[in-house]
Amino acid sequence: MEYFVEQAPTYTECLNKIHTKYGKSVTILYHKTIRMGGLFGFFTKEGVELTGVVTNVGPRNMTSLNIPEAALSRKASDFEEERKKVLAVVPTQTQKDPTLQQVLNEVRTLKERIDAGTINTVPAEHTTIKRVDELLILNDFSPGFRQTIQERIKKECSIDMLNDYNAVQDSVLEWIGESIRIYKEEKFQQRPRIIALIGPTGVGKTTTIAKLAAIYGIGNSGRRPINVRMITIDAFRIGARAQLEAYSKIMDLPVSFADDYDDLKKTIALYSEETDMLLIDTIGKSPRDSAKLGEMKQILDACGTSSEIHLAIAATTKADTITEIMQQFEPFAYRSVVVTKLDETPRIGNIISALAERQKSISYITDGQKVPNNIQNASIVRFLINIEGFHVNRAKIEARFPSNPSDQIQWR
Ligand SMILES: Nc1nc2c(ncn2[C@@H]2O[C@H](COP(=O)(O)OP(=O)(O)OP(=O)(O)O)[C@@H](O)[C@H]2O)c(=O)[nH]1
Ligand SMILES: [Mg+2]
Repeated sequence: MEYFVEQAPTYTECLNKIHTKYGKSVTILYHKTIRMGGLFGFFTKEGVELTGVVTNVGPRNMTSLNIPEAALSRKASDFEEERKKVLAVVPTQTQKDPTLQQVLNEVRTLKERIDAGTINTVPAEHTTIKRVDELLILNDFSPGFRQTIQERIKKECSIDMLNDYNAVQDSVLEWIGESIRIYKEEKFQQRPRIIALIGPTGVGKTTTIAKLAAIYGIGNSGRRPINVRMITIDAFRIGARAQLEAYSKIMDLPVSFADDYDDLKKTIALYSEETDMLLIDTIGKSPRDSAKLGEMKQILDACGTSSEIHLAIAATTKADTITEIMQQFEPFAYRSVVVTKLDETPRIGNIISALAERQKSISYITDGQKVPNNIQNASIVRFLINIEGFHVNRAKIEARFPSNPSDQIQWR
């Protein structure tokens, strides 16, 4: 008598398979629902496993289940006894084999984790995930940001979607966009509005102050010019004073100099009546020099709590360094970040990652040395179109992240 164990997706298919292989004279002894196919228990489908005996073959064929010799001498018609035997053998095989039992336990644990949502069923090595990650690396996104994107792909993209690379990259671009926060100016601002720029040396603070002074003080995109005054607390450094004085002359906009807390407080008080906006330029500080940072914080306290302090960071800075800078300047309670020198790098993943990780918004971006042309309000679209290697559907991105044109500053 020959025993068989066959598997197929459905009962009928399994039976057909058995009939083709062993003929019609078979008796099914045991049937169970199983998981078929897949890798390590993943991506399996439900199927049927049938165990039975062929009733018209001789003992010579009986090898498949390793039935003891004694069984060979039994009558072929004694099906009930054979059935009990197979039923007893099949389940206990797994119980007796510790390796098999261990594998089953592991699969069970994995299945429980999948059901609980703590593990994902999409393999990390899927080519779409790899391709997206390569693009994120190319754009200097931080390992943490890349991991978040990978996890989101695994969680939100079905296998079908993963096979459609363009659909996944569209989603990833959208998620990157969602991670960018744009600074929202308060609707009702105190007068004068006080904006101060802090940041490391040479990032473009003074240039940005001059750009803002021109945009608001000379007028832009049909905006009525407002009364602007620049104040620098960088009065002693050789060249620093001359730099802002030169801008002041060219643009015909006033500038003042203050060198300590009292001086700054007095200057602000002196011009508060006649001024709509005070733009305060500060001395560039190494983020590692905490004593100097403390001194400057003490001077800037003269601006009051309703002043808007913005941290200037060059887009060319590495993600780790950006994080360090943001941390060191944290005591200033800066409201937002100005990203400068965007023209000097095609890669902006560093800045997007660092800001997303610390949940900081971006207020302005500058993209060149020209005063006042090279400054704009930060916009998500402007960042996304800068990302390398992604196919950007601009119309879709603009519809998804609309910006209010009346808020936009731009040189005429
Ligand atoms: N390419 C490029 N250069 C810029 C940009 N903004 C400023 N710069 C240049 O960067 C250099 C330093 O600019 P500053 O405005 O003096 O920088 P700062 O932060 O005031 O420097 P310190 O006062 O010394 O800390 C100058 O040569 C600027 O022309 C920008 O958006 N793009
Ligand atoms: Mg300066």
